[in-house]
Amino acid sequence: MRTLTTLALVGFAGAAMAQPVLDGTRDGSYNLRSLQTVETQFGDNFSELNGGWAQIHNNTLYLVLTGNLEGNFNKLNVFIDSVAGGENVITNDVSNGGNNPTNDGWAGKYAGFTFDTGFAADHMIIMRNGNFGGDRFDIDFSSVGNTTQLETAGNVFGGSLTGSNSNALPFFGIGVAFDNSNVAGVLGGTNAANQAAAQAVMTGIELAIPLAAIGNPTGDIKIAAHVNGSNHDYLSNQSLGGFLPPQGNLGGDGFGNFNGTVGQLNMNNFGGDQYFVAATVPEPGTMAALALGGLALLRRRRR
Ligand SMILES: [Ca+2]
Ligand SMILES: [Ca+2]
Ligand SMILES: [Ca+2]
Repeated sequence: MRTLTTLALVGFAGAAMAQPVLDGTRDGSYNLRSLQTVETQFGDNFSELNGGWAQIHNNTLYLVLTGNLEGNFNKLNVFIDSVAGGENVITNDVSNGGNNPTNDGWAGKYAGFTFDTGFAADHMIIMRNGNFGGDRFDIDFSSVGNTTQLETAGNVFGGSLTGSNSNALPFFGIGVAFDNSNVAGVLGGTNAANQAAAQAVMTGIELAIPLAAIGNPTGDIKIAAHVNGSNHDYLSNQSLGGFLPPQGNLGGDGFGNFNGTVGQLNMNNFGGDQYFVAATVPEPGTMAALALGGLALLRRRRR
């Protein structure tokens, strides 16, 4: 009985946990959801994804991708599968016969790209930084498979490559922070990553995404995160979920060669899942039942 009661209490404590501080450092409340499997071929401590950490707090998905993003406008693309439907195979933008928004030219370069079976993107977030008329960090949020949602913002850290902005995309209420100070984690190369080193990294990109922005999902929220080149047309070997080692940069053809598109790549042809479950939102009924069960246990213990 004591064990059950303790579990119930832990459950309540988890729900009431303090709000994560959006600063690009993962708080202790984050759950580890994905660890890098291969070394980076996009520059050790320049562009690397060490781990995917997540939690839900106040109907907001908090996601930390630990590592670095080079300030040369390389893209960190975070695809989100949160609701039924979406695109398992990315289509072009609406101006070119597809279903996607035209922002940042991403859909044209991804047209034909196939995620692993079991992942169909509904939304995506693009992040990039560099110096163009001053240091800047830009972020786009869009729907995938339709053009109903789009918000873009430039220079969200006010003249800096790094920083924090809890209201970077005010219409959807999406916040972002970036701490690029990691100098450890995975090494450069194509071999198996040191996963203990990857797990130890505390800093990187942190996102706060209101569940309302991604369809108020119930069930699994899946993430596929890619580091891509500055034109969305050269996929690195840094993905979460990760690739099976050894794995070099995919480029456009899967073998590191540039061909102007990533649309020929099919993640089913690469072992493992190049996506991960970040969080699972219980059905409202399940939540109520759990809460009632917890209360019953608490009452029983007090008597
Ligand atoms: Ca979906
Ligand atoms: Ca590193
Ligand atoms: Ca795969």
